[in-house]
Amino acid sequence: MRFSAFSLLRNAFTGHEEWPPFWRFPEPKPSYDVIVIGGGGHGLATAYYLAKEHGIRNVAVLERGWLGGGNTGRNTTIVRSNYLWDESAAIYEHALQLFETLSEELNLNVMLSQRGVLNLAHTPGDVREAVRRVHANRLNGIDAEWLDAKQVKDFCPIVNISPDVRYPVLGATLQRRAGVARHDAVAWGYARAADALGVDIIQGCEVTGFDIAGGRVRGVQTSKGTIGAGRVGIVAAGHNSVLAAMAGVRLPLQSHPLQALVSEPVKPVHNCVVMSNAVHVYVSQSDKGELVMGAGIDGYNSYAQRGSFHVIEHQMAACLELFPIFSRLRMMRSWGGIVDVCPDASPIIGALPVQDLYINGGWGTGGFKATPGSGHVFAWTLAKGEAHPLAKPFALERFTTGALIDEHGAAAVAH
Ligand code: FAD
Ligand code: PYC
Repeated sequence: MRFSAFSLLRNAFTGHEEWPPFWRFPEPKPSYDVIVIGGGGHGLATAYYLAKEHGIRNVAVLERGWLGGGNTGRNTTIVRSNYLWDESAAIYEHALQLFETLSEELNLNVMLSQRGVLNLAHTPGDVREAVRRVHANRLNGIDAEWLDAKQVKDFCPIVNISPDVRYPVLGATLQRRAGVARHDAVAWGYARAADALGVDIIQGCEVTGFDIAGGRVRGVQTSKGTIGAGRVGIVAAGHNSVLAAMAGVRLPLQSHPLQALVSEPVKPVHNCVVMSNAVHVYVSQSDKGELVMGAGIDGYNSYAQRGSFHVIEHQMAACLELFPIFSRLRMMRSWGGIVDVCPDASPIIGALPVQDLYINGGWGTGGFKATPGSGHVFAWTLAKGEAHPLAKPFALERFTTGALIDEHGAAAVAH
């Protein structure tokens, strides 16, 4: 092959194949302004808002498996904002409001169905806690009602309010704007919209370490090689503590299996979402007709993406106590995800003690509903290098200051 001065010059700039290998400039290392670790809904939403609201498009999302294959694709899709404390109410309500316009925003129907969520109360203690939460929600401008047992039956005719059961239904909170949304559509909607704005989304790319120099993160080591970065956000639910440990940071998170299952499909029979923290089940009906039911967390720690059968047995017993009408339904499939749970059942959002390294995790059993709000405030935090006002109370420092935000009650899933 012959090279003219012109072709050598042209090839030097274009990296064209004709350039002789010994003359070729070294391959530039890929480098991004921001790398987001984890291609679940939260990571993809973060990348989307970075590009859309902050004009930061030189962004990569690194996902070790496939998009939405973690908890985003495994949850029971319940969305609501009826949390107790002001800090939580603010961030979850921000998320719910973003959910209300998300289909238009992403030009993809995320099938938000605001059919109402009932949180049942079974004991006088439950009732006091629930009524307190209704008042707290209203003070924060969040729609919330208290229903007595008869009103629960009117709203959800198939629920059993007989006084003769183990834990009789004494009443329930109702958030009418709450409901369900389609989880895979949320992940794919954000992925498609981020991609259209220039974000690189790299699947099958596992982060295995960090390049840290002078106390500052410079990039990540991955199964596809080293990638440089100005800033890195860890958004890897269930595995956040593993990733933070690679950077020498210990997080107060524990990873647990959380399981769910669906029945065979039936005609529309269940018109809302019912959650019971006391008997440990939550039930809705999908658009395909399956009854979607989730459990409390498995008590032991695991990364195995599956749980124990006895937890499902317990969950089915709870379901039949509340809904005897389902007694002859068959289970179609069950699955588990790995959720990372903070001691106060609230997330950790913000800077880690390595410069330019940030975390958005610990959403535990309840992060699907937070997806748009979480991505929105985390993008702001990454773009500006300071915590978004809604994220500020959720900083890691709360575990040293003691300003915990205990949402075990409103999490509404047994821990
Ligand atoms: P994920 O979707 O898990 O994304 C994290 C990604 O990080 C994964 O795809 C993973 O592969 C990737 N990753 C991990 N390690 C690495 C690495 N080293 N390198 C690169 N990538 C990595 N919440 C609700 O609000 N409502 C519900 O009804 C609800 N029900 C639930 C039911 C079940 C059974 C489960 C398991 C969870 C439920 N949740 C619910 C919780 C909710 O699913 C999660 O909080 C939320 O989906 C977390 O989203 P994410 O994007 O942070 O995580
Ligand atoms: O947070 O609403 C929730 C939830 C429902 C099922 C699991 N988490």
